[in-house]
Amino acid sequence: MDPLQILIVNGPNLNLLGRREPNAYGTETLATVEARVQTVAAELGCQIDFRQHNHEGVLVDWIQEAGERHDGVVLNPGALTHYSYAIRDAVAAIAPTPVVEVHVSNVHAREPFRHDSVVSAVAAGIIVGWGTLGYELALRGLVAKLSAS
Ligand code: CA2
Repeated sequence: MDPLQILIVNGPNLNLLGRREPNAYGTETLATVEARVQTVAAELGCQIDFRQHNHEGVLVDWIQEAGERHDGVVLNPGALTHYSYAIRDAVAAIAPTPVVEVHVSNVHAREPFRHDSVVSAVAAGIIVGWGTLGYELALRGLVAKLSAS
């Protein structure tokens, strides 16, 4: 069987991970997160494509592309989580390709505007507040779900 193809998408400002606001987001850079998730992917026998972009439209293009080329998506939409109907529509449009929404911080313990996600209702699952470990947890969950189906 061909290895599962998983797209991992990071939205605006996540390129700053580990460089600013360590109290909210920890000290690990996105490059370190990618390296760690690559190790987990090798263990699970799947292939990951790990990306970050600051522009909403590029993220929409990537999510649409995942509907054609990938088996599942791990998505941290950054602040777009809270208001982007374009991201939500893209996630809904690629059903039944599962999308797991990840947030490094516990958004529910932060400012009220972070408590709402317009994406969660169309996500296959949500992982919030586990720091950068959340990416690994999402990947493991996605692979377990896809392997069972
Ligand atoms: O907790 C998360 O993963 C977030 O998606 C991160 C977003 C934030 O807008 C969401 O409410 C929750 C922000 C990413 C910004 O990342 C930075 C990292 C370091 C320094 C500054 C921003």
